[in-house]
Amino acid sequence: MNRTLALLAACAALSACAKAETASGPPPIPLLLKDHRFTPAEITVKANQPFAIEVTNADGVADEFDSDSLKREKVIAGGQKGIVRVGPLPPGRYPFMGEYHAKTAQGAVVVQP
Ligand SMILES: [Cu+2]
Repeated sequence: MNRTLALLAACAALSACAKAETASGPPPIPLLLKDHRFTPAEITVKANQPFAIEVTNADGVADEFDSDSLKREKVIAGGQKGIVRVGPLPPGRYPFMGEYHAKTAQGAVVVQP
């Protein structure tokens, strides 16, 4: 392989990597729903950066990740996972709940400046 070809191959590999990273973004923040409670109950993120929450519903029944302030709703069946993409957001506190078990399933995203 001559020099130009080697350079082209390297560029192609690099741009493929860059694209994959853009598509997936930073790794999702894990959030566990178990016994109708969220762990952690508070998720802290930086302002003005999009992020994703991976909700694992370890309960045997469905619940709905629901947040008026985040403008997100996602039903997650029992024993299943769901990704909720959020942001970028200004600093503040954004409560969420498991709407089907809202008495106990309460949490918040805290966005720090
Ligand atoms: Cu709802």
